[in-house]
Amino acid sequence: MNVRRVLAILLVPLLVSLGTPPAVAATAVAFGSVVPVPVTTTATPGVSYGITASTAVYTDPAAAGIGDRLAALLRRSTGYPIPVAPAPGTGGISLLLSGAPATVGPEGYQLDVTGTSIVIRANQPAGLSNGVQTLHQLLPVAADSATVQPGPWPVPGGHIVDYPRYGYRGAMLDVARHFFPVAAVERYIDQLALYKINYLHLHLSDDQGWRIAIGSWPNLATYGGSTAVGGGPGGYYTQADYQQIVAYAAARFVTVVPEIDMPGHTNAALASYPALNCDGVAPPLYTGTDVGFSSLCTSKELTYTFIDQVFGELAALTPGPYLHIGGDEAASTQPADYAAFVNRVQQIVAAHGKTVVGWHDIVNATPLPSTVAQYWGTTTRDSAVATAAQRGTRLIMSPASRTYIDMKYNSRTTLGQNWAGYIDVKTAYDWDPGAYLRGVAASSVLGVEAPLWTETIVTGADIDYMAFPRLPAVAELGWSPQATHDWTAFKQRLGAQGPRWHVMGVNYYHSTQISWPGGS
Ligand code: NGO
Repeated sequence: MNVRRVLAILLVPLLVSLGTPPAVAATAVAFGSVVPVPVTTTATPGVSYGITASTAVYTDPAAAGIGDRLAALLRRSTGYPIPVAPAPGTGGISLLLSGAPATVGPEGYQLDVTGTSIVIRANQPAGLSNGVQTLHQLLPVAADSATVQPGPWPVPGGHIVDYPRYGYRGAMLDVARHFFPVAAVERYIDQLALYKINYLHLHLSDDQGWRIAIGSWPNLATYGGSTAVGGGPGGYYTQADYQQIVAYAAARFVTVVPEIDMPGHTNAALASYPALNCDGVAPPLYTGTDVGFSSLCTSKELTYTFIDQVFGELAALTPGPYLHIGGDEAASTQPADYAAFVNRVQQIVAAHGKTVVGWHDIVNATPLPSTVAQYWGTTTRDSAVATAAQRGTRLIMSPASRTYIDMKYNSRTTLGQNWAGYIDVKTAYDWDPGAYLRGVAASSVLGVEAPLWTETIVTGADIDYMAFPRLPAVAELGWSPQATHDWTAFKQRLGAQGPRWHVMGVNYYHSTQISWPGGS
């Protein structure tokens, strides 16, 4: 590490904290500092590409939006014009849908940085987008500044071939316990995309709030969405808001998975419509944090009309393949009623052309062959889940003791809960999703997801604090080959992200397990 880089790393936090125009580290980052670690990385020592006032972005026409976003990022911090033009072009940065190895598949890419050009090649736009996220992490940290910086703008030379281990790399945000406005969700989507997470699961309903407007059942949002944990005004997304989130995510190759939790976790719905209750009496709105006390009335036909209409509207607003039906902690529903209910709901979702995802409790019903179960247990043994997997049910791995980023980091951190234990970043990283559950074959695992429940999470800064640095750890499990798994190497690369988060204004937890450049 040269003296200039050391000085820059030491001075960045100081200069940024002083406020006035932060001259942040415009030095080359190490080629090997990308998270998730790419499949193969070959640095070219001594070579770098310098972004200058004459750099242009050349894109395949089908990837113009990706080029536009890259150029916008570069313009903001460099102040250069960075025009975007159709490929081919000479020099500059090219985004090409040709010439990538077939082995990188639909989401992978090849990146070449030489002294005269940067070329990203992919088979599909999603791959180009992932390549651009890697390039983003190879830009000097100053590129993430919201104001123009002096530069220079070196990108380290080398060659990367990269593609994901899993097709499903998810993060969940619980907007029911506390509501988060569209802008906060969009900010999270940008953070997910930077770490190549490609699914955003939105937990849209729970006992404390219903957060999506449903035209045929308007009280769900206007009344059921009117509060939150601890009281307060709550809130909900109009259908236009939801479509905005879906479109913003799609432009970043993130697919939204909406969840309407049922038959439990339904107090907000039951409070909104007396007729949904078996006794016809609506309970009051609920602002506590107990679970397991509410249930839709599984014996009423109206319940299934309701579900059909809600999922019908949601399916029409959701281009992605999945609808999440919850299904967790239905402690107030008799087991036989629960199984019959889940089986019927699966048919309703299928009739709307979507694939069911449910918390793994749904294996107590009869999963359809296409149904996906999301494992959220705290142990590495679950015989019912293993049996379902052996019968063909695919799994998303969200073990609570590893991926629940609503857990506290340790006994000294105050935000979050601890029922599944403390989860510092090593615990979040150091497990193998493909070999975690006894009796579950690696081939049953569709991917991983980090859920962020929000009983104690209120602000965007709270989201940052819980997600960073653990979200990138789970992202790496979802993307990088198991053969690259190495805590010592990972914590170096993760630490190198700290200065970037600082410049981005991400309120990350300075885990003592990581040596943060420039100190914590
Ligand atoms: C559980 C519960 C949620 C809580 C969360 C808190 C599942 C699937 N159901 O996870 O309602 O919010 O824990 O950690």
